[in-house]
Amino acid sequence: MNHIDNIYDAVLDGDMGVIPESVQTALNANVPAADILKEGMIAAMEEVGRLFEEGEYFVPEMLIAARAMKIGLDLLKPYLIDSGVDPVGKVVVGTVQGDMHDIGKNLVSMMLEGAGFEIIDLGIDVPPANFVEAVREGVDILGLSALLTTTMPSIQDTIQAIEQAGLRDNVKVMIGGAPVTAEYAQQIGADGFAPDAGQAVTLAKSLL
Ligand code: B1M
Repeated sequence: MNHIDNIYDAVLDGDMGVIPESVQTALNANVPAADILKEGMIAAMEEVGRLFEEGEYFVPEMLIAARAMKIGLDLLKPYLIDSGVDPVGKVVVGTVQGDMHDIGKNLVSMMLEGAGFEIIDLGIDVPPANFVEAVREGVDILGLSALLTTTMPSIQDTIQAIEQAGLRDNVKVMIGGAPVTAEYAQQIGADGFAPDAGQAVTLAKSLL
């Protein structure tokens, strides 16, 4: 089995004992970090989602797969981030109210940090009022993530709360997450949508 397959299997099985060694072995063998991430970890998470939909995996399996992926991501972080870049802008990120998914949001934060942005991460299940407070303190971009169709309306609620606070002209709003689309972004008055972490960086730069 090749290095990527080992990582894919470790995430799929939620094997937290195996993941550090399999990621390190792949890095030592000069497998690019971007390939480990995309073909190993993200591909495995997509399969986890498919198995959940089919009723073969349940929430505990999703959870341990997510934990394994987080351990792997921590190891990859130094390889995905260039250090010593001057901050090009300040971004507040968070997963919207009602939503506990944070792997995509963490990945977006990591890539933005690597591109020189300063990141303030408000975490998961963030109420609109907390985003409003962060924007009030002065940031360039607000990044909202949602992974559930049922929490997508919380993105709109957050944008409306920022409008009601009279702060909408002070900040650019970018949104993303598996169910989110460019059409939805336009419909609810966000400034942009990115389908993945790489494109989130391009978008953030274009918004400044
Ligand atoms: Co959940 N879950 N989950 N889950 N989970 C999904 C999202 C689901 C699609 C699975 C499925 O049915 N196939 C489904 C949602 C269905 C829907 O709404 N249409 C689902 C469900 C139903 C649920 C629960 C309701 C299950 C239950 O309890 N019955 C529950 C909800 C809890 C809650 O949030 N209130 C739940 C719980 C969980 C766990 C906690 C167990 C765990 C999350 C752990 C964690 O995040 N710490 C979990 C997981 C792991 C998943 C799947 C399997 C994987 C998500 C993931 O991390 N993907 C997911 C299935 C899937 O997505 N295929 C699923 C990898 C990650 C790198 O991708 O997050 O898409 P992603 O991020 C990408 C892009 O979307 C984009 O860039 C990222 C990197 O490329 N992006 C942005 C994300 N945010 C962005 C922000 C931006 C720009 C781009 O700008 C700011």
